Amino acid sequence: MERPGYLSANRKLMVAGPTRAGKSTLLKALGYIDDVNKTQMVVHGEYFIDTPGELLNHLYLYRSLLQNANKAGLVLFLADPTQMSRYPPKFNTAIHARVLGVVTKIDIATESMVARSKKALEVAGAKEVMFCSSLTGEGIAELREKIDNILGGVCGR
Ligand SMILES: Nc1nc2c(ncn2[C@@H]2O[C@H](COP(=O)(O)OP(=O)(O)O)[C@@H](O)[C@H]2O)c(=O)[nH]1
Ligand SMILES: [Mg+2]
Repeated sequence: MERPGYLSANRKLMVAGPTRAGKSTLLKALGYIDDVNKTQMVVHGEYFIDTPGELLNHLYLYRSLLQNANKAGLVLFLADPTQMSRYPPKFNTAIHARVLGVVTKIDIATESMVARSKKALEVAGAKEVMFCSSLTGEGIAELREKIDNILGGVCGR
């Protein structure tokens, strides 16, 4: 489908989260990218922004994450239940775009691990948290629908 360029301004989906949280794999599961490579730098697609976990892992790189977030219409805060997620409290207040929390890897996590991740995302400022597995596909359809609702169905898939 033809999509005028201006429509993609502030319509991008950005993924943020610690290294190996599953950001790129989720973009693939959602149909934004075809291949998952180790994300070495911020990747701007026409409809998405993929980020390396390092931007969140190091305080001095937050600025870069935030600058990129301002080019997005929706930022997903990812948390991997199998590792500790270290988001600054109320990180959402520094971001103009809407924020949605996503707990990934529910196929390999226990309920209490998932609950801990949800809590971490709420502390980070995600008012709503969704749950999915990019490997089994569980929760992906619901997440995709949510994203399409927020971004107005402009997603380039
Ligand atoms: N079991 C499971 N593994 C996942 C899931 N999503 C990602 N992974 C794995 O987690 C690792 C890191 O994924 P990647 O997308 O590169 O993480 P990124 O650094 O956040 O972009 C890879 O080995 C993925 O296959 C998931 O939903 N379930
Ligand atoms: Mg990546």
